[in-house]
Amino acid sequence: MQPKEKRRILITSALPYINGIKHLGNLAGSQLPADVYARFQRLRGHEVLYICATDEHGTPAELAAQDMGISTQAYCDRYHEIQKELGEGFALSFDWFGRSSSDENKALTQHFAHALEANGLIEERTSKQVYSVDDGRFLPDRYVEGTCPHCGYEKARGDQCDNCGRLLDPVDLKNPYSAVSGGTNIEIRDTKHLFLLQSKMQGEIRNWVEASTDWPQLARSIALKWLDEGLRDRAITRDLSWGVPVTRPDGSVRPGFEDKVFYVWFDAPIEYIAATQEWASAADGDWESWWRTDQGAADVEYVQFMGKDNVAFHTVSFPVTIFGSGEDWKTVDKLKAFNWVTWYGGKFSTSNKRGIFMDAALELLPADYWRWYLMANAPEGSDAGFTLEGFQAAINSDLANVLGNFVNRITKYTVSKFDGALPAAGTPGDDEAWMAAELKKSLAEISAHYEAMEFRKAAAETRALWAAGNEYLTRAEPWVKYKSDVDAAAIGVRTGLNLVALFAIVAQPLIPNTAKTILDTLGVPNENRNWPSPDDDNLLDALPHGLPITAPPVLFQKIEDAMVEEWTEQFGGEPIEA
Ligand code: B3M
Ligand code: ZN
Repeated sequence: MQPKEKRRILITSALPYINGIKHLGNLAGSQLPADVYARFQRLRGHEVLYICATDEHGTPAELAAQDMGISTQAYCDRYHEIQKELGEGFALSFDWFGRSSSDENKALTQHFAHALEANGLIEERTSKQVYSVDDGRFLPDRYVEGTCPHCGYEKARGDQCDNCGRLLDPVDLKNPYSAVSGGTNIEIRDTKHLFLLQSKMQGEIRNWVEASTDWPQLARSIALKWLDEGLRDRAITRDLSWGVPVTRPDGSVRPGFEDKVFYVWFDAPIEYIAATQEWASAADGDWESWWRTDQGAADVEYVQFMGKDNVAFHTVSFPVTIFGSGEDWKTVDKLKAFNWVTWYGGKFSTSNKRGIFMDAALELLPADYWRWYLMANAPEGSDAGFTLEGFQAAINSDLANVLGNFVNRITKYTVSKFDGALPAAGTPGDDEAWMAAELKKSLAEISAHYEAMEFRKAAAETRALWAAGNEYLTRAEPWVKYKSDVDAAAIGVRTGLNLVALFAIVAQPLIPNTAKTILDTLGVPNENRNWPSPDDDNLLDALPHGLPITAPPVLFQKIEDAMVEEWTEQFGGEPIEA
């Protein structure tokens, strides 16, 4: 089961837009599962590089900065720090959390554009674009809103309809108005842009997607649906000042593109590579060995995590950039996509004060509580509703009762009846054999679920293992045996204490902080915290006999009904739509 060889695993999670604070649903659909997967693979002894960054270009950043009356640069500096700190607060173990506005990304984005143009895949075209007479400028993407031509939704953004999810061209919006000024004095005028000739790459991309049999189903079906609709050539420049400048290969600004920059979706995925370069300069790493297949990256496994709305960009647009360059770049091997986490079946919304966002969550409870619930209810097969009632039930039952009580019960008992030392006496019998078999089975299953990136199942099986531990104590009854046969009680206590360590080791990907508290309390050295092998027959007697035992502090606080009531009030815990 345990692969012998050391794998090299590159992990990226979709880059959160710089604007604003992400909600728990955003977290659950990209950064958190990527972190859980990264932690699991590190525990298995593999070499992992987990890269993320803020996605800083594009209109949302400009608009948000404008609202706050500060420069876009200052806005991005501020929100990059905020998002980085929130990531740390949620124990996201990035090897690097970069910025798409870095010099590395500017240079690499320009490099790709030059390579694509040299290969005949970029063309300058004159196209029709929305011009706002009131604002005196062309309106890109989100600067223009209007009615969706497909579904009639009245607040569709220029680039995408939030209602039906279709990608849009701003000139197709009905009743367009400026998102900057609200002005409806809109004209369609000619302007020049660079177009990426995606249609020329249709065959190559389809072959690649069809050969990518390792992708989980959701990602594969979305990619194929896009290919079935046919790849359209797309403008990859915009009329903005904030972004990557459009240059010629000699570095000078491309004539006619002085007031334009690359489209955010062109440079954002390139930041996966550029952020690895940022990491390499800071940590003296070798970025090419992760990304250049001619420089050692051929044996890298590259895994991406993202929400379903990002799949098309990662399975079609970004691969066009990569393949079209004609260079030897690493492409994604496994792409894990997620559905939405809803807030009581509706949308999280800052403006309507609905739902819990990352900053508020950490003020209420420690990160592990959220991590556990979000992964145990990961939006994998379908959308998953976040409810405070569901959250309360999961924490109180899984964490406080099943895991927390087990740990407390057995450690406290050791302190009171065995002088706070792991007992050496007693020989394993039927109950221990039953537990050993459960453990073997569970470990293999949890690993398989993580390998398949099935987070819901991995959490469920982790909980099942904890529950088996409780069942074991019910069978072994050390407290009853103690009265007549202390040695018979000792084997139960010793097995129980080893289970405490194992439960914490196995919980590390999901609830790393609590797992660390437990393992620190037991004095388990770092080198013994790796993922246990189901083939190891000594797992239930691994801790040194005589090891001093103290009870850890209370691991989980129960969530009271009064707290749920208060939070319902505060975060709008009720469906808005019938
Ligand atoms: N920033 C969209 C999002 O946060 C976008 C992802 C970029 S991944 C290269 O959903
Ligand atoms: Zn629509």
